[in-house]
Amino acid sequence: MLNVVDLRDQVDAEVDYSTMVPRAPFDVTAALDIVAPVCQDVAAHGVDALNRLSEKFDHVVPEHLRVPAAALQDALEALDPTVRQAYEIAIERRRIVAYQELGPEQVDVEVATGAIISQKMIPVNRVGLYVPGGRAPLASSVIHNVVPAQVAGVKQIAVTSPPQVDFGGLPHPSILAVCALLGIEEVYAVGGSQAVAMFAYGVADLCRPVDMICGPGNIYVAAAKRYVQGKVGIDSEAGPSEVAILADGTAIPSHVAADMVSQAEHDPMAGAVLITDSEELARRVDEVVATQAADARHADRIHEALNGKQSGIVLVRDMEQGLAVADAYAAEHLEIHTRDAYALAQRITNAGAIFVGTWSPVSLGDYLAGSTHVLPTGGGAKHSSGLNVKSFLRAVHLIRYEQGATDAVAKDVMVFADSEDLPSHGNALRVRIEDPDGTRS
Ligand code: HSO
Ligand code: ZN
Repeated sequence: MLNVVDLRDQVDAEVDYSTMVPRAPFDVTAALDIVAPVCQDVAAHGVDALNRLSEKFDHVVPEHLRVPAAALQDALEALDPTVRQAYEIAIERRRIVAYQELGPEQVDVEVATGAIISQKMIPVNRVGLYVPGGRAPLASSVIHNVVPAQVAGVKQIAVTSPPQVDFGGLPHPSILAVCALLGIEEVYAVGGSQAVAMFAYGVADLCRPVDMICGPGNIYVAAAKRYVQGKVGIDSEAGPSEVAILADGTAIPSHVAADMVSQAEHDPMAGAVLITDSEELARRVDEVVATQAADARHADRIHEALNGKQSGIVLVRDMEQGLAVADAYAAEHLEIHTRDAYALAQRITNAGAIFVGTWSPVSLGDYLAGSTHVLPTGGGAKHSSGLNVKSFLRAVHLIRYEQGATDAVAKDVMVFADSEDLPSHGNALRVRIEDPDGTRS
């Protein structure tokens, strides 16, 4: 039996739905104390620390911390052709959408005669991508991170993933194969918070520091990203994955149930929440979820996730209240299975990605819909976007004022500066007005 939260008697204006919808706690702060010494160890002892930490956490000392080119090629050659085809569709569709995200390289605006402000989009120079290797080797994450970075124009992309005992101390072969497919040559067999530290600080004779670290991972990886943030940029601190499904009586119970179960498959902490105004749908989904979960390969973690306090069914009066609840929850993934699903989708203001109608399940987006699967979790959708081409671009203003244009507003700058009691700022203009050629002093 899924948990049930009945919000039908609540008055929208009087309550904070974000605290009433089931959600997993995710305390990155607590993990900071554990990752800090690991990061410092890597910064101080480089390769020695990486080998020691690999033995401790991954139970293997990799023969090669840097994956040899031949191993990448071998993994690609060994790839099952049907899997390769699926990877290629995913790459192609994500790339098509990424080119749309790119936008113009430079936009110029003449704010007054002779006064031009340009916004130039400059790609980050060097990016490090972390790919988890534990419960599921997420080959799709390589695609969903690397493709937008490449389309943005990032010149150096390095990938790291934990060494696997079963694969001779190399990362999982599917990850190596996707790297080869995408033309990534710099790949490391390093996992966990030590990999984040390697990217942030660099490791002598192995890896140069990066400018930005992206990619999913467990709570230690998230904590390590927080620890090194500032020294480098990070994409986000990914928490447990979650789906909210907004559904009315027209929804197909087996489809809704399958998407809750697929979400739960990620992790015992994963969240699956059905928000509905139909008691009948709630009852049917509860039944079908139980059967599907029992038959699933990863039944144990699915049960744990679905019965945890981060999952359940939320009953609402109608779709108006449903929208308010969904907006307050700000799901990483929001599915809408209702009449006029697209019209409701247009009214949502907080969601990482919105999957419209029964034929647009999250699993499609996880792999090859063309959308990004790197999405803000834990309510982060209230302020952040999913990873996209712009995540790898910096908007840099170019300021080009001709003399006359600067003369025209010099007094205003001086007055403004005086009003802030920063007269030397104003003086930078006065000097120019009084001594335009610099010949007087
Ligand atoms: N649902 C995950 C992405 C993923 N699912 C990868 C399967 N593989 C986070 O959006
Ligand atoms: Zn998924």
